[in-house]
Amino acid sequence: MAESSTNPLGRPLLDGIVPEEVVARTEKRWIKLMAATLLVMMAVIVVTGIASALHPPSNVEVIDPTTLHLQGEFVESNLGTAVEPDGSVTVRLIAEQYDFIPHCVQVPAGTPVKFRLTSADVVHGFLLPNTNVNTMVVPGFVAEVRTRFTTRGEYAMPCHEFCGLGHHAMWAHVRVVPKERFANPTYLERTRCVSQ
Ligand SMILES: [Cu+2]
Repeated sequence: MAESSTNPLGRPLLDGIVPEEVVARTEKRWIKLMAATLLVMMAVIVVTGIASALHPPSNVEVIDPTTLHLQGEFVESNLGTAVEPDGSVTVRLIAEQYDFIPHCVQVPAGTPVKFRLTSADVVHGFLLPNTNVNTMVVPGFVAEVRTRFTTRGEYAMPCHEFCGLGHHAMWAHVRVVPKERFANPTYLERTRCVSQ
C-alpha cells in the first residue's frame, strides 16, 4: 500500500489529510517557480545596470555637495534663471533644508525651460503641479528636467520627499511671465520674482 511508506502509523489517512509525498512534490514545484522568478528579477537588474539604464532620477551627473557654494555651476552668482544663446531658458536651483534657493524664479511662457537642481544636504523632491516636472533631488547628483509652460501664472513647488522637521514648509515658486515681457534678466531678476 502506498500509504505504508509515508504514514508511520500504517493506517489509512483521515479525509482531508494530504499524503506527505504530495505535499513534498507541491513544495518542490513552488521552490522551483520562486527560484526561476528570482533569477529573472536578478537578470533584469544586472542587464539594466550594465546597460546604464539604472541610475538616479533624470540624469547621471555627479557633483560634490560640500563645495557647491565655492565653485562650479551652482555658485550663488550662477543660480536662478539664465537665457541661453538659442533663446531657451535654464533655471539652476539648490535644494536644502528647508528651502529652494532661489526661493522664487521667473520663466517665460512658450519657451523651452530646463531646470537643473542639486541638493546641499539630504534627498529632496521637486514637483510642479500639473506639469511633467517631478524629480528627486539627490545630494551628489544633478537632476535635470525639461518642460515648457503654455500659460502664464504662478506655480507652487513643494518638496515632496520628507527631508526633516521643516519639510512641510519647504516651498518655492515659479512665476511664468509672458514671453514678450521676458527680457534678458538682471541678477536681481534672475534670483527673485520682481514685478515687471
Ligand atoms: Cu522636503
